[in-house]
Amino acid sequence: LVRAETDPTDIQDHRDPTVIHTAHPRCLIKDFEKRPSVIHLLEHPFIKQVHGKDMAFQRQLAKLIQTQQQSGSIAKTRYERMHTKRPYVLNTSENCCLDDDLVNLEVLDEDTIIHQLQTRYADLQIYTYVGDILIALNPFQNLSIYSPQFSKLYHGVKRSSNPPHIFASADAAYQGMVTFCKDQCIIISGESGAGKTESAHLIVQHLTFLGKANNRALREKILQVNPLVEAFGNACTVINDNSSRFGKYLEMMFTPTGAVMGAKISEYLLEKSRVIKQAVGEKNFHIFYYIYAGLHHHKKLSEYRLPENKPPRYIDNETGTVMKDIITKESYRRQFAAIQHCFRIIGFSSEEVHSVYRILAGILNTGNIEFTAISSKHQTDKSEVPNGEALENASALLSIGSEELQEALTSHCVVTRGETIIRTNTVDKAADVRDAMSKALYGRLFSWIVNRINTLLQPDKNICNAESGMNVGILDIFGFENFKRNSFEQLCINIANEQIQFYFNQHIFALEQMEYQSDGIDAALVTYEDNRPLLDTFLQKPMGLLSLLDEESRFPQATDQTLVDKFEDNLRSKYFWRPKGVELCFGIQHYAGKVLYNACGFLEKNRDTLPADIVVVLRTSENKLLQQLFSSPLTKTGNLAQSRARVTAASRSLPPQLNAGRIKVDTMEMMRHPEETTNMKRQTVASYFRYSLMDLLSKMVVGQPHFVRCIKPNDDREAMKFSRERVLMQLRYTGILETVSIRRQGYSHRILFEDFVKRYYYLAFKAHENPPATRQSCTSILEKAKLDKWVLGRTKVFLKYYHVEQLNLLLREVIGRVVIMQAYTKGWLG
Ligand code: AD9
Ligand code: MG
Repeated sequence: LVRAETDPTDIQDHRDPTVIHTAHPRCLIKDFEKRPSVIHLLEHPFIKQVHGKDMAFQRQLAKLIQTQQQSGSIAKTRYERMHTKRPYVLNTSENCCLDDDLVNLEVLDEDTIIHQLQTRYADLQIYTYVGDILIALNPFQNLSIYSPQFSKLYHGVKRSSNPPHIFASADAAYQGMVTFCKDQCIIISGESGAGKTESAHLIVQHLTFLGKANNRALREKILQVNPLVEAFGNACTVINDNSSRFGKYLEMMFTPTGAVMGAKISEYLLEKSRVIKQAVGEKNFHIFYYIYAGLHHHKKLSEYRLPENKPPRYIDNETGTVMKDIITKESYRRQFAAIQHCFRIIGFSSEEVHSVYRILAGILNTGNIEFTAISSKHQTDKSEVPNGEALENASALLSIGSEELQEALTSHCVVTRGETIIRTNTVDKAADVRDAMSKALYGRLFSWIVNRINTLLQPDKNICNAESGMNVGILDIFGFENFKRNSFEQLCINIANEQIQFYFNQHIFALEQMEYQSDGIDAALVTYEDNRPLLDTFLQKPMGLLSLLDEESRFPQATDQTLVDKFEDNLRSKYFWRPKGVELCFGIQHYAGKVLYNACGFLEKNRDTLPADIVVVLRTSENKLLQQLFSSPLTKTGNLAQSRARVTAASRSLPPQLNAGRIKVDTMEMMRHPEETTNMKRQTVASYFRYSLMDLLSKMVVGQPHFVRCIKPNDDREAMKFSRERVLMQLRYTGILETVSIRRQGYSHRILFEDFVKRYYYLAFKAHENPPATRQSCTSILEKAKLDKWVLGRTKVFLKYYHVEQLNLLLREVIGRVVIMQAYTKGWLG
């Protein structure tokens, strides 16, 4: 289907070039009545654009389609056609759809964009491009577009050859890595429940397909990583049944020839507080339910001392959970089997897995330990454990002495002037210590699993040394959250999302504009919502929200009330406000909307103290794994020194805007781990959080980014339901509208003349010619490749996102020919 030369509103049927359809509605209808086989032309975006608002035309069209469907002359929908008769094999110009990319829209307003997405969604076309960015609408149903056939389809072909797809983004990253020998990173963003984690799985699936190594075992292992860590790090929330409660950056490593050789995972900010308490309607981490159902199935509950009559307190969330519901739930049991499988495939020993289960069961039993007050003549603030059973069980599972554990829970040592004094704990204090211990156990167990996976999946040094390899990183964090009641966890999650949005803005808008200007290219400046001031409100020192929180956390007398007062007195920001008449509350105007936070428990959560007495007891454990978890120093993500060096190097190479105010080398002090700083200032969650963000960014900025923007079409998790308001809101706050226009005007690839000529000279010159790195050489190549709309700056070639793809394909063809010719001349081909 092409537009006729003569009149742009006329179209020519490419199968029968003598037929010109005038775009007049009546003529069109008449034309197609005669020729039902070309009915799909009516669904062509061009026609839709021209006549989309002509209601009479639309009605006639609908009627026509209906009658033809009834008579069986056409399939029901475009989707059906693609999935039954012509399953997505779309390699002809007829299939190259203009509406696959919002950049092609003639009119660029909110209405048109949303209409476009809605129509596509109704057709189950959940993916749409905005230039090189992929928009993914959550289908809330299983689609048959992720099979191995689809993987084959999205393998090193021109992007426009196929409809938009998450596999195409993975392929682009892979091709980018192989072609330019540069690390890549895929950044998946979107609010909670928008489909980030699912997208991340699909990307890993496709990358393992593309990076086909002979080593099948390794591929199998890599595929098990996500399910395993998600069993420990995901949970059911009121928004999403499988909500990520940690941030995850998975790096897949490849050899220089593009064969997958290993993987590494970094975890960020696990929401540990979920172990001890969950909000109404929410659950603990999946793994607790899986082991309950699985161990019950294997008749091993008693071996792990898990009570069978009543759910342990940590998983018995107000709603009155019934034990039977947990242990007999088929899906939990299946998941348990799946987790066992993951552990085995990845290479955990059965001893290790056994230790993991024992620690998990130990945590559940710890939660059941209760305290009562005992008052004597001298003391009124003493507590003891009345129910010996839970204490006994917990100690047995953790392989520590029960008396020692009771001691550590109900009292603590204070050293003053060289003298050690033992002070007793009140009932409340003892309960706090118990919960702190459970959180620490779970948090460290999680980090250990991640570290262990990294050890088991590190590249085999015999195949390739790590330095010469390249990687594709996939970022899947917890999405923006706004509940009825939002606490410290939501604040951290939302700040992290704020930072990702900032990175996106910097990359898409600011860096792009700066580069045009410095190379003397004229590009109309696109305005966008800059969230930097808000990030400063959080991260600035010493007057940012996190610094104020840390400062207040150091005062023993401080309360959550004094904290909120401090915020109000010191935060000079239009993004912060204090609602009247609501105790302990403060509001933040985030990029994605207004959120009201309740500061209750902020100080305690930020201090996250684990008494030394507990650490001492746990270190005496006979369980080797447990000993290891509490032996110092425990490195969070790999080698601390290495990580430090990388952060320093990366922050030096950062573009100045990213570096400004946020990723500063002075934040290095926060890398100290609590164990290393026993006598120094304690590390708070806020300061660790700040470090984590910096560490994450430092990883992201070294690679070439690819963005996937997940969008949630409705809040009811229903298939085929498209809420215009909700989608519009997400399009607005993620800056998609602005992105569309910058992508249309913009040049997403900017290559130095030198690099460009070195890479593509084959297209226009002979092998021995050695052309100079000048504008002239570049022009010759670009003209030879028959590209248009490129621009030459002072030092760089500015290309649109689709140019590079075309150049690479041409290059591959030319090189292929050269290789064959050489083979002939050398007589290899006879
Ligand atoms: V959160 O920030 O971690 O709370 P995510 O990760 O953005 O969130 P997730 O990927 O977990 O959301 O998706 C939520 C649910 O949407 C999934 O459990 C699936 O039921 C559903 N979903 C998302 N993407 C797809 C898809 N491509 N195909 C089918 C999907 N279902
Ligand atoms: Mg997720």
